[in-house]
Parts: sequence; C-alpha cells; structure tokens
Amino acid sequence: MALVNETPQWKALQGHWDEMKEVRMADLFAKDPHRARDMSLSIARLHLDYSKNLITQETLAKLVDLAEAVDLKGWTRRMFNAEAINNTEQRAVLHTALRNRSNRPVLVDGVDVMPQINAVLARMESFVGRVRTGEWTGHTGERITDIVNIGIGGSNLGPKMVCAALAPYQTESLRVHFVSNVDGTHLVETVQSLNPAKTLFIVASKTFTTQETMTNATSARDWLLTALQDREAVARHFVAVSTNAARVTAFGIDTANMFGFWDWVGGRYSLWSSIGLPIALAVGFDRFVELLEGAHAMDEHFLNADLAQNMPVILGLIGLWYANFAGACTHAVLPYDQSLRFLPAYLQQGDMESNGKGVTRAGVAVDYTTGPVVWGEPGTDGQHAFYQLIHQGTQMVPADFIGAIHSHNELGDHHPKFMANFFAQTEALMRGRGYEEALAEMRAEGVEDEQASLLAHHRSFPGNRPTNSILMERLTPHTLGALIALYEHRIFTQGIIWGINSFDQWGVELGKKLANVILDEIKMGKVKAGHDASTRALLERFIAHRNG
Ligand code: G6Q
Repeated sequence: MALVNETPQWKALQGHWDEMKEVRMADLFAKDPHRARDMSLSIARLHLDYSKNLITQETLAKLVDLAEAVDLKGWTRRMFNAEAINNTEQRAVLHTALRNRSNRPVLVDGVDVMPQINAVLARMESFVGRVRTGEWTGHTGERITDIVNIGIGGSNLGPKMVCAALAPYQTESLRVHFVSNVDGTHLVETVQSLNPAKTLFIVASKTFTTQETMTNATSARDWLLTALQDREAVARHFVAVSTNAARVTAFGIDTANMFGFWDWVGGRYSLWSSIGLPIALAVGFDRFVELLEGAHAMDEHFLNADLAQNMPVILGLIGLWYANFAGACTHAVLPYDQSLRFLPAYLQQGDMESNGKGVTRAGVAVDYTTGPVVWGEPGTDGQHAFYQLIHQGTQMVPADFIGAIHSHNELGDHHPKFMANFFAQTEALMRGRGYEEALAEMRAEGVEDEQASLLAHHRSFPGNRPTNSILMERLTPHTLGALIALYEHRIFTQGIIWGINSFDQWGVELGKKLANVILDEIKMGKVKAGHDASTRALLERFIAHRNG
C-alpha cells in the first residue's frame, strides 16, 4: 500500500501550506467575524476553541479529505468492534470497552467481554468499600491509612495523574502514594514516614515481570516483614493488579487479592481498568465511575460525529497539519490547573509511546514525521521558564491551553489572575507585536530614539503562533475522563493517518531486556567482551569504584 504522503490529498495539503504560510491569523479574524464561533465545539462538558490556528475552512476540508482517504471512520469502528488492530501483537485495542457505560456487547473472538469487565468493576467496588470504611484492616487489626501503588509506565502515570487531578475529591482518611523508579530513593523516601501496620501496597504490573516494579515490590515486602515479623501479613498488606496470575501467586499474593485485566488493554491506556484501583480508593468508586462516564461520552462522540465536527479528530488533524506541513517538531501541553501538573508527563507517554514509530503497520519505513515530542508544565510556572522560546524562538511550538472556569480552591482573586494569564498568552501568541508598535510604545514611555530603535527589535514578537484553548466548567471526574479520552482519540487519529501501529511498544520491550545483561556483569564484578569501548570503560569504572 502507498504511503500516505503519496496520496493526492497529502499533496493538496502541501500545496495549501505554501499558500497558508504567509497568512496572518489576525487577518483571518479581521475578515471573518464568525471565526471564533465557527471554530469552537462543546462536547462532553469540554469547550474547544481552535480558531487561533493557521487554518481556514479550506484547510480543515482538505485535512478531512485526508482522514477520509485513509478510512479513519472505518478504523475507528474496527477499534470499537474489537478487531485486532494492534497487528504486531495480534490484539484488539479495547480501552473503550472498559468505560462502555452503555454495556453494549463487545465481542472478542465471539465472546462478549462486558460481563468480565463488569465483574472486575464489582470486585473493585467491594474492595474499595471495605478499605474506605475500615472493614479491611491490616495484619494487626489497624485501619489502612496509606496506599502505595508500585508500578511503572502505564501502570503508574495514569493513576498518579488522575489522583493528583482529583485531589479535591479525595477522602482525608486515606493517602495515596506512587513508587515507580527503581532508584531506591523513591521507595525509601515514600515509606519512611509510613506505618507498616497501616499501609497497603498495590503491585500494579500487567506482566508482573517488570524489573523496576518487581524490585520495588520485593523491597516493600521486606520492609513490611521486618516490621511485622509474620509472613501471613503479606496477604493483608499486598494486593496485585495484573494479567499474570501465576507470577502473582509466585510473589506470595493470594489471587483472591488480585484484580485482573486483559491483554487487549495497553499499559498506557489502562487507567480505566483495575489499574485505576488507587483512583477508586482515593476518590471512591462512584467517582471512578464518573471518570469512566466522562470518557464514554467522548467515545460516543468520537465514534458517531462527522469528522469535520469531531473534537478528537479536529485536534488530531490540526496537530498533523503542523507536524507534517509546517515542520513543527514538538507539541506543548499547558494546563492552567495545578491539579493537572502530571498531565503533560502522562500525555507524553500516551502520545510518544503510541506514535513514536518509524514504520507503517506493514513494516515499510516512513519518510514523513510521525509523533512529535510532547512536553509541558502547568501555567503560570511555564510562563516564567520556557514561554520565551514559544513567543520569540525560531521554531513553531503548537500548544494546547487547558483550564477551568471555576477552581476547587477559590482563594481571593487567584483564579481570575491565573486565567487572565491563560487568555493573555493565547492572544499574545496569536497577535504578536510588530516593530513599529514596539517602537511607538517605547517612544511614548520617553525612551530616546537610538535606544528605542535597537530595543524594538528585541521587544517585537512575530505572533501567528498557534494554540488550542480547552475550557471546562470545573475539573471533575467527568470532565477529566472526557479530557483524557479526547487525547487518546487524538493520538489514534494521527496514528491512523500516518499508517502506523499506535498500540505496540517494541522500544520499551528492548529496554526491559538490555539492562538485565549488564546487571549480571555488575553483580559478577566482571565486564564481558562485546561492549563498545565507552560502555566498557564506564562499566569498569563503576565496578571498580563500588568495590574499591
Ligand atoms: C505502556 C507500556 C509500558 C508499561 C510498563 C509497565 O503502554 O507498555 O509503559 O506500562 O512497561 O509494564 P507492566 O505493567 O507490565 O509492569
């Protein structure tokens, strides 16, 4: 099959970019008084304004033509209908089934998976209820006050991000902590203030073989047993979330205390499964269901709305427009919400692990850009750090601004100030400030002519820098669920157009293997042949200094 950049629709977009690259967004606004209205969309309690982009209705039509040419709608249906679209692992991709609140049957190999999903949810509900009411106690009969989730990557970032985002909904009687890094510091610093008799560990690992997680889980078990001095204690202080019952049992966790999920749930798409257990413990099962409902509302929209009116599709197409035609290499996620501080890191994994691929589903090398580098920080911290480059640097950095109308912590005029920055930044990025304007401003301030003419170069801004604005009434479990699903489907849209498999992660698998070889050498204190000179010298230095 031809690569997407050989299609007439792609070529039409290349020609169109040549026309658009000199266009000023400010002129587009001046020409069309309805631009903001026509380029806004409210879905699943999220409002998107995408009018501050270097696009016209013609651009969007051409992008939609491209999406139609690759049969985006057909692929979407195939995902929801459980076809094995993850072709390199021969798996369906069904995070949408995990939050299928309609309960419509979803058939995998002829078997409806909804009863299994509902059964695990029911077990989660019961367990969460028991822990939160204090019915589930530790080995010595004490109430659980601290939950420590041990997992990494997809078994960490989602629950960690959501727990921080929904902190206003958390019960005060239960604190949730996350340990992911195999650096012992992470575990040591997390447990040092905890009481083992009141701590419950969730070992979250799809495979239950991941080096970091198993190492942390083993050390956590040692910490517990050192304090409680009874192997029986493990059963009251450790539960597992995994697809691998044999390994869970081998670790010493009773499968009665294991919450399962399935191979058709990708790690980075798994917070909707039992991987979300820490979320449900923190905010309660009903709130967890509201999160699923928000995502389901976005799923229904994505599945059913026309491409031209489809929020995830529009965001995906606009991102692709910049990556493939305007040469943008990165995409910034800028939440104006302190609770969403882990969202950029979460989306970084979601996007970069999904679409950081260089071959098509058929294994053909692509010669166009795929996933951009995704990064960001919450406003206004970012403004005082890297926004300089977004405003005046030489590269285009498309950015998403995300904020809420009401804060959970309305303190004086903090929130109006916070959001004033959101709106001012997107406006300034779009409008810029010309040389003459900067010059006039300084003259008005009384700066003398020579100095003003020099400084005006430094104080002018090119503008025309694209942003999307996503506004919600309030950050709730429902709006958060919709927001995450919005980005998941944005990733899907782009992956389908690029013709890649967004649902495998062979790069991660490689990393899991490589370190084990070197670990053996470190443990033996002897470097084997076969390393390059640099790696050998570094290893020898490390071994010599540790042993010396
Ligand atoms: C996500 C990736 C990866 C995975 C971790 C943890 O999509 O597959 O980030 O989640 O490597 O894997 P386990 O859950 O198997 O420990």
